[in-house]
Amino acid sequence: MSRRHPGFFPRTRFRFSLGLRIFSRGVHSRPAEGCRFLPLLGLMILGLACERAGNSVIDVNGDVPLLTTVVVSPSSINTDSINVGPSRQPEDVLHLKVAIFADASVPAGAQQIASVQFSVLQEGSTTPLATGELADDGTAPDEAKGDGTYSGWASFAIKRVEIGTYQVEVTAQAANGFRSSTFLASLEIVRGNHPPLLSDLQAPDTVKLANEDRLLYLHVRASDPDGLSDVQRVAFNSYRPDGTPSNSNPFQLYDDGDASHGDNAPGDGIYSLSIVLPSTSQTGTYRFEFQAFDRSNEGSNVIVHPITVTQ
Ligand SMILES: [Ca+2]
Ligand SMILES: [Ca+2]
Repeated sequence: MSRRHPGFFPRTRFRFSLGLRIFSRGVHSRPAEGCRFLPLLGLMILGLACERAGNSVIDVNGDVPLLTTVVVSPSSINTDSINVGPSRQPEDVLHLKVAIFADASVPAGAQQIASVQFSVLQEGSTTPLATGELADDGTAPDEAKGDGTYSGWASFAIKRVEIGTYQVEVTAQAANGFRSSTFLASLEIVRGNHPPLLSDLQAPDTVKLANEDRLLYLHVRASDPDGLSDVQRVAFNSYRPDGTPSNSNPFQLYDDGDASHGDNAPGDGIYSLSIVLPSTSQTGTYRFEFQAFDRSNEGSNVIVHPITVTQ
């Protein structure tokens, strides 16, 4: 099937073993029509025959629909790849959409498939997040009309933090009312943020005041495996020679191409700041600590840089 959906993520297939399919029948399938009103004794005697009529694997009449493959695409979603604001919060509500493809048929072909239905459930929950019907009508995401692959979109909303394995349940119903076993496919929802990285600091090691204000240019490169746009801010804290923090901490650096910030080009990942060191500054060795944060508020490595100030 992969050749038919080149635009999606790689998909995984899930198949029941014979044993699981028979086991699941009792939970998800109903007995064949006509068996429901039999007296108890009759049920005990004829139970096997009724079960056969309601099970797709051991059915010999060929009138029970069979689901052979269910595919969810994508089969995994990283909620940290979705942004709804400047920073990613655990409580952000995300609107997700996946495609479902199910191969359904009636083995003997005497009956038609009447409907193929799906539900999306959070693990441990019995309340579906989404329900709907799949169609074999050639309308997206279904690729070919009448080929036995039933397709549709499932749309639902979760909070960013609600990661885990979600279940997609699919059942097919034939025109005679017989229903297939429930086919389960998994949808993995994860948080997969990567922290940003700071490198290539450009800053002076020593500054000689000589009773004049001095302008310092600071540049540092920030990157993020999730993309440069994932870097939310780059800043430094400075500490005086006696160890006390500067009153203006933290100082933000800019990648805006603004000359007043000392930044040469916007959006190139090099964050800059120009600062004035007053002529009356305390002499000695200052400590500068640089760090970047991404949209998940995850911090990068810290670059510590000493600057020695003399008169
Ligand atoms: Ca990141
Ligand atoms: Ca820049």
